[in-house]
Amino acid sequence: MITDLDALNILEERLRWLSAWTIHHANHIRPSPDGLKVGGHQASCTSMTAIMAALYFHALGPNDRVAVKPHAGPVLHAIHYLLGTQSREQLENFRGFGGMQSYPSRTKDSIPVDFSTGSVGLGVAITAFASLIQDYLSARGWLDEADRGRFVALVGDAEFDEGNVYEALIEAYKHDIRGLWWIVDYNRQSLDATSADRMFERFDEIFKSCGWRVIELRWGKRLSAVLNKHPRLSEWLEQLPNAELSALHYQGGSAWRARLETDLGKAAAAFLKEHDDAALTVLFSDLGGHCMATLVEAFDAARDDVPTLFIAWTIKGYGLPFAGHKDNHAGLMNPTQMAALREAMGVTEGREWEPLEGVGGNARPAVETLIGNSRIAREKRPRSFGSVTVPAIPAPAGDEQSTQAAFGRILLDLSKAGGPLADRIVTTSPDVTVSTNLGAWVNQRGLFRKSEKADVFAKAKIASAQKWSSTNHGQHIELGIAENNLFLMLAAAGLAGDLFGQRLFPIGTLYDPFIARGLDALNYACYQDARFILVATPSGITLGPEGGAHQSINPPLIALGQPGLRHYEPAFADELAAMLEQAFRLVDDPDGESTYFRLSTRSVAQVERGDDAWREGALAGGYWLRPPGPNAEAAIVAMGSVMPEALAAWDELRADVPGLGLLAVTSPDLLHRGWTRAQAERWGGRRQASHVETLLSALAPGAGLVTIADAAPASLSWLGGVLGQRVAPLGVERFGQTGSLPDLYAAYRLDQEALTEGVAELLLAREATSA
Ligand SMILES: Cc1ncc(C[n+]2csc(CCOP(=O)(O)OP(=O)(O)O)c2C)c(N)n1
Ligand SMILES: [Mg+2]
Repeated sequence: MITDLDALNILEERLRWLSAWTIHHANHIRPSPDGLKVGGHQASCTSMTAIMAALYFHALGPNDRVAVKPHAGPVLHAIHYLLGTQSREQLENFRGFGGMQSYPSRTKDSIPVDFSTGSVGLGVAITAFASLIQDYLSARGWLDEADRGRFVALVGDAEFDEGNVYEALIEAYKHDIRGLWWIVDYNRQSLDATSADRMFERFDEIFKSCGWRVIELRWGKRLSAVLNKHPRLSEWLEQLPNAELSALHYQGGSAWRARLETDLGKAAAAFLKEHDDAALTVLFSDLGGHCMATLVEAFDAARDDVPTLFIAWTIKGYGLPFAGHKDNHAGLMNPTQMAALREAMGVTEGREWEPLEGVGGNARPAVETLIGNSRIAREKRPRSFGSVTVPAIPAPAGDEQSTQAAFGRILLDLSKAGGPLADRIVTTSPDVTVSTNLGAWVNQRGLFRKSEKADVFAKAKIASAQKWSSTNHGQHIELGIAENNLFLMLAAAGLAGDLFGQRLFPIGTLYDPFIARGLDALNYACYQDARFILVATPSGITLGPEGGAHQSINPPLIALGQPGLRHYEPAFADELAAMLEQAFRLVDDPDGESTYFRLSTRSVAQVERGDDAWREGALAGGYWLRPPGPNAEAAIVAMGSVMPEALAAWDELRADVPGLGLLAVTSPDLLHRGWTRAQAERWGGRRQASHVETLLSALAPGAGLVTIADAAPASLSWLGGVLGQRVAPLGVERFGQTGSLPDLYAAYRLDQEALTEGVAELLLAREATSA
């Protein structure tokens, strides 16, 4: 009689075999056209095969979402292979072009992947924010109770060195986030070494103090039974340092025996007599994370919504020849070792890819039933796009305004007007809600809290501009000052359409320089194609007296190199309104992307528009604010907050420089993308000039450009390469300091005088070359 536990054990063996074989095949069998190592992590996989078998074939339901430890990717694919939802071709093409990815990828893998992983720590933390978003949707009545699920992170123990895990833990506690299982594959090894013993004792305390239930799965059933009988042995094993435990696992039975004889002498004699070396190897490998009964029992006992940390003791490389070896992280079995494993697992040569190879006639029906009964989602969830109508967004009125103020105003107007878009916006900010101008929106729409919280100040009738009520219908999620959490929140909210079939329009605000603080999490959000709007303000040295540490210099360069994120840097409120409208559309469009707005606190005189012709260009990355005359010899090219200087210089110079143009750049990112795309298309035989080529070809051949931005000058200086025009680049290259704008602009050469000098220099150089 085959029990479910037996069948799960058989499935564990299948996962162990298939993950190891997939990696082996890619490294030793598939021809390598370039001689590069393919790689893969057989040890990290087998460390988790029992945990994952217990989860996917027993514990998980169809709505549960899992972030799988990156290096256990092949196990996830093997699970889908057994379920029939992954193809042999994909496994054979592991790490090949178009094949299954090295690490689970939402967008690139053919199987359903709930969260991409790869940068350790981020996959752990995003589960907390996804759970919060699930609560948010439930509170608004957009998610049925039956569609709710648990959020599971399968965590490598070394991932707990990443600080972002604790930032998320703190935020999760503040928001009372529940429905989480974080399951630690506690193999006590990282990439380089065995992990520090001292720290381990602390993890339970850290989690418990944040309201988590901590369940340690240390020994398996068989080993526990023996240890109960032999208290001295138990004591001895408990205090064995990580490195020694790993080394003994690697060395096996005879080493265990020798060590026990030395350490315990007579006290171990009876026990050792009962076990030969082979039995010792097997017995001491019976750790909690490899014992199916222990795992199943633990998962079954934690079905409420209390956030739970499982610390499952495992052996890295379990069942493989390098089990426990400290250097086994990227270790690959050689063909001889692989053949031995194949034999040991009852796999016939030539039948390595057979899903249930070696599973005997007796066991097979039980295993097949268990596979058939797995309740996990087998297909990729459809992505949800185009469900919300984005209305036209009018520019806020006002002759003088800053882009930051205009942003606050637009959100306020949207809120007052109401409608589906306004209802689907969710804003969030790491403690800079007020200073990024979201305050009025929050006054209107309130804070999101799972349980209502009275505004003590309002109740006491203490005057305040922020009247923020907290309800489970609020639309602003407050975060502590941890920018990583902001980006993980944007990633989770930006995946609401994919994870829950409910579109949200997440808007996150922060100060521009602090993007760098959360950069990997931002990249992580974009990598998963989460859709959101990032509003960074204030920016540049234009924030003036606020000074050096808050000034940003390189974010436009970051944006230039960040796929999946469009940079817009408007100078005027009407541009911002058009761009926000566009950004909302891009959130809800299958071919869209996320948008980064770099805004400023500088109030500037708005330009008068004769018509709407500027709009299309502004959305495409730039337009002629002052069109050049025929055969113009020079142009000023300006972006964002320094537009008043550019306009003043243009006014001053236009009499002396006939046809001088002023190009307003709204997105170096889009201009650059269009340029390279047009080039690629030309190689493909299609001839179409890009927007930037069209713009710049309005000038005389060889005309000069003076570029200016409150940012690294390289943000715009590349424009000279498009048509081979000479460039005088102005921008900020040194850390800034406090000061008034006139002082700072003069010191950093962002003023009218610098522009005038730049134009003069270019014209002189042009005369010299043509003479
Ligand atoms: C942010 C980041 N830094 C470094 C790495 C390289 N790296 C990959 S795995 C790993 C160690 C992982 O150890 P652990 O989490 O314990 O996993 P396991 O032992 O199960 O392989 C490191 C340093 C990475 N993937 N991400
Ligand atoms: Mg580890």
